Amino acid sequence: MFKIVLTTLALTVLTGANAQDNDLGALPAAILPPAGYVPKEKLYAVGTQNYVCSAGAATPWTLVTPKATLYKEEAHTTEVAKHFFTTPDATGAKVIWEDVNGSGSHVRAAPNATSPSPDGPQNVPWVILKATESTGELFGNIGYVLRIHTLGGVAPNATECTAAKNGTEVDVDYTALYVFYTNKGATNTPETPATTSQPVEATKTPVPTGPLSDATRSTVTMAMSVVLSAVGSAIFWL
Ligand SMILES: *[C@@H]1O[C@H](CO)[C@@H](O)[C@H](O)[C@H]1NC(C)=O
Ligand SMILES: *[C@@H]1O[C@H](CO)[C@@H](O)[C@H](O)[C@H]1NC(C)=O
Ligand SMILES: *[C@@H]1O[C@H](CO)[C@@H](O)[C@H](O)[C@H]1NC(C)=O
Ligand SMILES: CC(=O)N[C@H]1CO[C@H](CO)[C@@H](O)[C@@H]1O
Repeated sequence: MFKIVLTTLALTVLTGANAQDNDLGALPAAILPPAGYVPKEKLYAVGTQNYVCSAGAATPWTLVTPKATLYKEEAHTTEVAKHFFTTPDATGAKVIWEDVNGSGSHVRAAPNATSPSPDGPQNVPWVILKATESTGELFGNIGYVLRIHTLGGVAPNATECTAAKNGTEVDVDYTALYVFYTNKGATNTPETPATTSQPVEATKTPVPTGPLSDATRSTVTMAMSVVLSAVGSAIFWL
């Protein structure tokens, strides 16, 4: 609990800083988004990585899809999105995160680089994915997605993909933190008050009508709730 409080405070203070300086812990260099990208959303996933056995193949277990639900909170209380594979687009990108509220807001991306989980090989690697499509309010303006802090999800042992199991699917439980990065347009300029820096980013959206004001309002609300929750947590715990 105390860790969560510190985490929230750190997020509030350092939202404007670069990827290495936020509350996500040490991020391996291999999966850092380019300079200028900052987290817009952090969502906690629970689900499975689903593999199918191809007996005799060089890689006997093929990942066919993840099936995960993403929540606002680490305690997995408020469901906000689903994560899965879809039909690849022209570039081959097929990884999707989609708002569950019917708005259709989603990000589509393809893996760009991976780094082994620092918590051991029983956990799927940490990954940076590059977005090819990003629409709507929750998932609009996303350039990169990170999968970090993974637990589980690794394919079964190759020896378990026997001829008898050819074609069978095994769904392996996992949890992860997904971080959705948006381009702030500035490189490494510290902008301490999240409440004033966030709307500036929203005004750069190339859609100057209704959705813009909605997006701006939501961004302000989000930034304010982060600050309020940090203040609330601090008062509660100090
Ligand atoms: C597994 O199934 C695939 C097609 O479904 C087939 O091509 C392959 O030969 C099978 N492998 C074994 C070991 O039976
Ligand atoms: C979906 O959620 C967004 C906020 O993330 C909200 O602005 C939008 O109106 C919602 N859409 C629907 C169809 O509920
Ligand atoms: C796979 O299973 C075999 C036999 O059970 C075992 O010897 C081997 O160490 C296992 N490999 C991994 C990577 O767990
Ligand atoms: C973070 C990032 O975009 N990394 C790499 C993604 O893939 C391209 C092309 O393969 C690389 O040039 C980037 O450095």
